[in-house]
Amino acid sequence: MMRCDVLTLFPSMVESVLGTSMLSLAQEKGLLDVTVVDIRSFTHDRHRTADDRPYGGGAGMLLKPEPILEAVDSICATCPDVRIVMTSPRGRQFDQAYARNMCEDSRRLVFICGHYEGIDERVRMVMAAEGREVDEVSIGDYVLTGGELAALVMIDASVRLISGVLGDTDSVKEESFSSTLLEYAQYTRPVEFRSARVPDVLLSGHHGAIREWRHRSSLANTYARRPDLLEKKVLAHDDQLILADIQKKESSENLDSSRRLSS
Ligand code: 6GU
Repeated sequence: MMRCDVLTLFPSMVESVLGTSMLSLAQEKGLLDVTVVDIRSFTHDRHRTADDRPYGGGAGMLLKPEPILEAVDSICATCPDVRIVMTSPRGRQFDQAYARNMCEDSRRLVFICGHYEGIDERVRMVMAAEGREVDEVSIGDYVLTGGELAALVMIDASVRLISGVLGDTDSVKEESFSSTLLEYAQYTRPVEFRSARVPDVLLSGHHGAIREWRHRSSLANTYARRPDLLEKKVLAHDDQLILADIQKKESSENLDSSRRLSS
């Protein structure tokens, strides 16, 4: 069971995704418990002000510290053992290992969704001074309008690692990044579609040959799309041979196509 709170200025944005598909199912099965907290409900003025202009000038608005810290305090009053995740484009980058780590954490995960130009620095400072674990996490090198989509990406990637969320437990083990190779090519019916056929080996029922073909396909996909992943990996001798063969075929294909172009 994963427990989280999402602190946001836009609860309906978070709720609509949580109410759909696997995330909704995970909650129905009791494997995920999410509380969406409206930061504005911790403001006390008539206008429910959650943001203000930055000292020193500059464009945009900042989230004020008081409502966010009050919201965190109200969660901690009933559940002191929390791990706080502040979404921020300047945070450390989220990846599969972080998703795994979140999914295995027994603490309540409290996501704080940044908005506008960011959050008053004292939110992080005060929480750290109180001894809370605070991570600042980004989902990639681009800027979103707010942290809601980032928090949802992180929750989605973690929840699917909880056993029982996906139907088939093998689908977690074999997929991209757990083994640092990308997935092999896959096909479903029909056998022939617009004159492109499913590779014969996949129809052969020969499980050993299928396993080999898929492994080669994984290596070829990784080499073509994410060579950086192969550079980080120590390849077994057999894999080095397969890769050399993939590279040889690729260079002869390039030669063929340049001959076709020049003729
Ligand atoms: Cl976590 N927040 C925002 N606003 N933009 C982002 C991000 C987070 N991660 C990537 N871009």
